[in-house]
Amino acid sequence: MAEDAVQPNADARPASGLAESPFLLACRREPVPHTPVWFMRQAGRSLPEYLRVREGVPMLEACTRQDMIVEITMQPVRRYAIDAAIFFSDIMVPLKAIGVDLDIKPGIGPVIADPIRDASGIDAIRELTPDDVPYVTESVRALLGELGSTPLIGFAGAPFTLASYLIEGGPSRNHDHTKAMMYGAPELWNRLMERLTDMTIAYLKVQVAAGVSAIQLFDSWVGAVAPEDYRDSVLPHTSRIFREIESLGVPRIHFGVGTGELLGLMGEAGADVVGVDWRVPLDEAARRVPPGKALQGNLDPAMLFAPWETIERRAKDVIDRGRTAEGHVFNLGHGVTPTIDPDVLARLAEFVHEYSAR
Ligand code: 1CP
Repeated sequence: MAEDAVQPNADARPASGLAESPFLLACRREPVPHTPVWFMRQAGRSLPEYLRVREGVPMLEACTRQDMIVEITMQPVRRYAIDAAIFFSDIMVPLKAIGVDLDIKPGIGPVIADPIRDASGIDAIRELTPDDVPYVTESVRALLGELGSTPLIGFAGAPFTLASYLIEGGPSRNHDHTKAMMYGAPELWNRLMERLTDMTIAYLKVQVAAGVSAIQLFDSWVGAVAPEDYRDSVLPHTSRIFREIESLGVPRIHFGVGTGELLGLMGEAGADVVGVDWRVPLDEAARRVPPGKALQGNLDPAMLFAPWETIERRAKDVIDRGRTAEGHVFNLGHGVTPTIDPDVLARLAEFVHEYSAR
């Protein structure tokens, strides 16, 4: 399956150029010609060309249409001197694909029709097969030809963050219902987490079989959990994901927001690269993760609203501190926000290359 899936594009892709891309070298903690850079949420509402193609097309529909996925994934690659593309999709797409009744509402985010609070809801989470997401396989293959030696990052939501949307029914500040299940009904919690873990492993395997060069697991909201609870209730599941995809041979990135106190444990979970938000300087993050990890991050996205001189000074600081890590992929500390000026991002990507090549 894996070989068959990758073959059709093998000729279109200069495999050696790809393997030597600065992004993949940095993920593998090998020497780089310059610090590689990409931006979480680099596609999306900050780009006028995105708003144009998305006009009248609901988010979840866009995520199932190859023409849209390919075009939107390529938009930031055309604009910015970035070292990787990220597949245009959303963390909720695999859940929708296995039949969970959900929508992504403009200005809100994911909304679940019947939030999961008991065993019957959990049983609806079934394992995913490649046939559930043909548009993912086809779009990844189409993108490989367009991207040439630029790596494509596949991604999935981590079980905790997916569980939070499913249990709360939508975005949440405190994750009260989620924690109520985690603390109060551990058997139910573990069953849900196990099912989400199985689904996520299957979904990441589909993307790697189709040809993505790296994967990122987004545990965006896991920073809400204390370290002891992370160790007991989250880590076993996340570790299983990284363990079960290790043999696929692509770098694995693990990212969450507000995870300063969890960085060591997130490193233990088994990713090759640990994503760091803007709250912990990278040299400190390098001390918190176990040896053998590269880091990704971590300029505050809000910094992009400051005057250029400030941005430049802070970007230099991120790069300098990043040099203390075994490998460094420059990124923001979280996603690009919708009102950020794309020209500032363009200038930042060039600056990262220029300054780090010295
Ligand atoms: O109509 C629209 O344009 C909807 C806005 C939007 C977009 C552009 C959503 C709804 N998702 C996306 C795309 C998306 N989602 C990407 C794009 C890839 C790229 O960088 O180019 C990615 C990686 C995601 C993943 C995602 N979705 C995460 C993890 C990343 C993160 O930012 O932490 C999360 C938490 C979601 C849920 C989600 N989907 C959409 C929104 C607005 C949200 C967040 C809602 C909340 O605050 O809880």
